[in-house]
Amino acid sequence: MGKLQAGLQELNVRFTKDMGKLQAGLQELNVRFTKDTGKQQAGMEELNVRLTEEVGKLPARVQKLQAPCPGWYKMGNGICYKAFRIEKTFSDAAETCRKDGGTLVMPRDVDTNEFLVSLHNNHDYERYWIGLHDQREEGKFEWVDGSALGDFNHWAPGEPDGSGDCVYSDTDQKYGQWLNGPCSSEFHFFCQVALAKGNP
Ligand SMILES: [Ca+2]
Repeated sequence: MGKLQAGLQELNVRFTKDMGKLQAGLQELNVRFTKDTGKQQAGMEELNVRLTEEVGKLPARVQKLQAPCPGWYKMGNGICYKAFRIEKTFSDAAETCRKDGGTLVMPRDVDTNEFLVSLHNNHDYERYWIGLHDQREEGKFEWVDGSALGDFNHWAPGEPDGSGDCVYSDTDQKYGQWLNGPCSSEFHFFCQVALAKGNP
């Protein structure tokens, strides 16, 4: 019985030592785990900050995709158009469009012409220069980019009557019909600008 008791006591001592080592090991693991968790939390917080920043930029990006035209220009048929409410002579109006990177409008089809009419949103009697004229040769109308008038036109009845070399659109009473008049007259005007490269 004496030997057995001595053996049991030794086992007990070893077991206690081993338990001590095990506890120390567990404690170390716990310390490491806490550190790692701290790092992970810091990482998550950084990620969250970055995500919040990116999400904050989204509305501006979406707006740019939806409205790729310069300020106040509206897109129709892949081109940007704007109705200017100030009144200028034909050449001053053309210069204003050039400064915006474009030209006076060249409505070469009925859809574009109707879109222009829709751009002016009150119902007063108004006249808008378009980019059409016969300044080089009387009766031979051409667009401001030098191209010929082509098949589509929207002359008002009796026009062009030779009363001037520049063409304006009557946006109200005659639903966008064209008339010629003196280039020195001061009317509103429409500009067009091509979409910036890189935009969809
Ligand atoms: Ca003329």
